Amino acid sequence: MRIDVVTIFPDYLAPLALSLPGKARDKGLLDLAVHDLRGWTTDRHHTVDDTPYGGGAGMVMKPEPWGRALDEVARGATIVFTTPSGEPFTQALAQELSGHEHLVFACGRYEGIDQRVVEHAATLGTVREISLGDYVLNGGEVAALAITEAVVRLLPGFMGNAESLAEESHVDGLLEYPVYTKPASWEGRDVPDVLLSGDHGRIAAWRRAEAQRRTAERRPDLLAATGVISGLADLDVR
Ligand code: 6GU
Repeated sequence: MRIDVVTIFPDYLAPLALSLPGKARDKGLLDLAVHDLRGWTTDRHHTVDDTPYGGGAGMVMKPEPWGRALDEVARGATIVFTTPSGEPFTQALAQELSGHEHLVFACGRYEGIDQRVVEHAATLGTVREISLGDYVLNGGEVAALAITEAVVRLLPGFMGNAESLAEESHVDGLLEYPVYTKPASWEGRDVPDVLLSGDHGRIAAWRRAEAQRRTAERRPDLLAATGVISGLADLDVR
């Protein structure tokens, strides 16, 4: 997979060279480049924003630098605009994006990017406008980081242990069950007996029940979507 990130704060994306994405690069699964949008400005002050037509607070990112940047790096790509007005980012969307050959993240700052850039991008490749969730960040850089990390760890050959991918939160639509390790007793708190029983059938059943209990308590919206159970009332929740 190839990933290009276009931003006015390339240093913000430095963590991409480390940790999980860094591992993917070392394994040859990922080719990643971070670009400074100001490299596509032509004026002495490297201007990337201007006041909004129609008035209002804040500044809007100008179309010309974005147009030149995307013409150069985004032909044929899936172009992701990170914006709080986008579709919510989910594990399913991460799964989908992990199958794409070339992702380009266009990180907006200020009040957003001139809408004509999004229309232009759609002539170069496939556009997705994606939000991390219902809260406001100063810019799309953190979202690009988060999306990249969620996508790259799904690349075939990235995770040593495919089972840990299959069992984690959100993959089956449920939150993950609680986990324990040694010692069996710590500060007067014991690991649930069933996990020490060696009975794999009982352990699996316990984990399924705990995952459902947790999901009902914390994310009843997810349970409704799985169709397993309609909500808290159907569960024996403490
Ligand atoms: Cl993708 N960008 C910004 N600026 N704020 C956000 C977001 C993205 N997702 C949630 N809040």
